[in-house]
Parts: sequence; C-alpha cells; structure tokens
Amino acid sequence: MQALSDPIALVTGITGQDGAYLAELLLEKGYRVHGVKRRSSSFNTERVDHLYHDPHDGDVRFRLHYGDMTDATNLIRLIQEVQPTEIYNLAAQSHVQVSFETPEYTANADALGTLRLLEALRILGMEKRVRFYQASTSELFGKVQETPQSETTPFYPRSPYAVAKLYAYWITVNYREAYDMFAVNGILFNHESPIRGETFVTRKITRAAAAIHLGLQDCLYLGNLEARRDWGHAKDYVRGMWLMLQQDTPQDLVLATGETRTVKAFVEAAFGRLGHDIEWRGGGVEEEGIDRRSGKVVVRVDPRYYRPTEVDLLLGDPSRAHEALGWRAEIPFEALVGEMVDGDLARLRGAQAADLHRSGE
Ligand code: NDP
Ligand code: GDR
Repeated sequence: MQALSDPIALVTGITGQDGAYLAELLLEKGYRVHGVKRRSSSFNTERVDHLYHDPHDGDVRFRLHYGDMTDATNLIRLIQEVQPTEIYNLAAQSHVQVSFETPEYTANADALGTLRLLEALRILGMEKRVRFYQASTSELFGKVQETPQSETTPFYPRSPYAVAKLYAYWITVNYREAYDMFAVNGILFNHESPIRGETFVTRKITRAAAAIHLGLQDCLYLGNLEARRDWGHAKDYVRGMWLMLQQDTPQDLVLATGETRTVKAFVEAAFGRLGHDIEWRGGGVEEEGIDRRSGKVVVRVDPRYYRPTEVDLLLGDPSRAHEALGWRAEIPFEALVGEMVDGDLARLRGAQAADLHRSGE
C-alpha cells in the first residue's frame, strides 16, 4: 500500500528503451509513475505493456497520458495534473541518421521540447520543488577533441540531433543557474539492451545474427564498420539517471563504461555467440547468407548507411559519476551482446512456432 507522499515521476519517452527500464526501476522503488505517450495509428506501448494495470483495479501506480514534446499546452496541463516530484525528460527523435532527414522536427522535439518542459515548470510555479533530469548524450562530444571524454571535454556536435541536444543541454544548465532549479544533464554514452530500437546498429546486428542463424535472412548490410562506441547496458544507465536526482546538489555527469569497440567488433561478438565467423565484403549483387565454401556469414558494406558527418570515436570517463554517485556500469560487454542475441533468437523462434501453429503444421 502506498502513501500519498510517495514520490511521483513524470517520464517523457516512456515507450522507448530507457523509458521502459526506468519505469520498472521507479516502480520497484515505490514511485507513482506517469508516462507521456504519443498518439500513433498502431500500438506503441509494447515495451511498457507489462507494467499496465486496469485503472478500475484500484491503486494504480503506473499511468500513461497522451502528449507530445512539440505541444506546450499539453505539457503544462500534464505537469499540473500529475504534480510530479521528479521529471525525466527522455523523449526525443533519438536517431542520429534520421536527424539528417528531419532536422527541423528533431530540433523542435529535442531542443525546444526540453525548453517547453522547463518553462512549464516555471509557468506553474513548480520550478523549486521538481527535480529535472535531461537525457543528454555523448553525441555532444562529436568530433574527437580528446579521449577519454569527460565533463570537461569541449563539445563539437556532428548532426542535427547532436546540435538539438546541445541546446537542450545548455538550456538545462541555464535554468538551473537562472532559477535555482534542481536540473541536471546525464551525459550518457551509448547503451543498449534486448529492447533497443531495431534500427540502431547493435540491435540491427543482433537481429540479423539471429535471423541469418535461423536461415531467415541472407546477408547483413552495414555502414561505417570502423566507428567506435562505448557501449553499456541500459539497465545500468537508468539507475544512474535516478541516482543523479537523489543527490544534495545538482551536477551534470558522464555515464560510460570506459571501454570502446568498433562496429566490426560488435558484429564479430554477436555472430560469434552463435558460432559463426564473418566474411567481410564490399557492396555487390550476389547475396549469400552463409558462404557455402567458407561456412562464414557474409556481411557487406552499403554506403547508404554512411552519415554526412560521422562521430568516429566515443570513449567515456565515468570516474566523476563513480565518485559522486558510487555508480559504475556493472553489466559487461559480452553479457550485453549475449542477452541481445539470445533475446532476438528467442523472439524469432517464437514467431516461427506461432506461424507453424497458425498454418496447422
Ligand atoms: P528511444 O528512441 O528508444 O525512445 C525515444 C522516446 O521518445 C520514445 O518513447 C518516443 O516515442 C518518444 N518521442 C519521440 N518523439 C517524441 C515527441 N515529439 N513527443 C513525445 N515523445 C516523443 O530512445 P532511448 O530510450 O534509447 O533514449 C532515451 C533518451 O536518451 C533520448 O532522449 C535519447 O536521445 C537519449 N540518449 C540515448 C542514448 C542511448 O544510447 N540509448 C545515449 C544518450 C542519450 P515513440 O515510442 O512513440 O516513438
Ligand atoms: P549512435 O547509434 O549514432 O551512436 O546514436 P547508432 O547505433 O545508430 O550508430 C552507431 C555507429 O554505428 C555506425 N553504423 C550504423 N548505424 C546504424 N544505425 N545502422 C547501420 O547500418 C550502421 N552501420 C554502421 C554509425 O555510423 C555510428 O557510427 C545512439 C542513439 O541512441 C542516440 O540517441 C544517442 O544519443 C547516442 O547513441 C549516444
């Protein structure tokens, strides 16, 4: 049974990867959790459906509300209605490559959306009593200035997404300083999981590994194989977000593993999990899944996936977060890749079994 004084979280982007893990964590900690979901013509709450309870069931601790980061009046009304003690702003057009196609929308949702939330708090006179977390990103570092990248590394964004997030970063800092708000940026390096969006490179790879292993896909096409990322597990990172809002003083912090690997190394780890070696090939016409002569899986480079400006190397220094929060990334790379590959294999096998069942075989 919960008391009326239970902490109340408002989470934007709750239907995304981090939103789902964070909602689970907050519910475990006794929060009431309110999430903002977008209207969509198809279901978009799959990642949080397991948390949903019928509102007629009594003490409901998890609620979803329609909303959008581009709609200020909606955000003001939601904050007024929910009366949160903490806001986690995770909503964003979060795909770097897509941001080159939709730069204005990305700026509207990711940059101005953050301003709308902060300003809503001020309009409602709630800026002193609500703690605010902004989902900032290692993409802010962009073009390599120094490694490892830390809270003092200069920013050099390399995509419309990163430029929008740069505005969001600074408007959060500005509102903290101007209005004495508890508002912080978590500068998070890449974090993945079995529920990572399917078009980010890690999930694209683990889905392909599972599909090729089962003979359902022929070949994997990727872009820049030499890009290096500091990949951790989303579960560790949402714990860091929560910790940042539980401190005595607000502080912007980097969360990272302190290890970096190429996309190529991720491919090798994912396929290696299923016992496959890789044959790397350039783009071409013939498509072969497992090369019959070598027994190796064929991975091809398709320049379509290259970005107009790339971030070549991300490697974070999480030592300040360790000092301030006692936080460190606990789930190792191999366990992350294993969990993702196993998840995709199980999902595809489940879908195959359901198909067979439907067809009566
Ligand atoms: P996802 O892309 O999985 O989730 C994004 C969420 O934002 C979804 O719930 C999406 O809704 C929602 N959203 C998008 N546009 C709008 C809008 N206009 N109004 C309301 N909601 C919207 O991202 P992640 O969970 O991976 O990341 C969470 C946040 O952290 C993002 O802000 C991202 O930029 C940032 N980040 C992520 C990192 C990572 O490695 N995962 C690293 C650093 C920062 P829908 O489901 O309907 O699309
Ligand atoms: P990123 O993630 O841009 O780091 O942003 P993504 O997985 O999209 O790309 C990582 C690297 O892989 C290279 N790459 C490919 N990427 C995709 N998506 N598809 C491909 O086929 C492919 N081939 C190679 C990319 O060029 C890039 O170098 C993620 C998002 O979650 C952001 O929201 C977040 O802010 C940052 O991580 C930290």
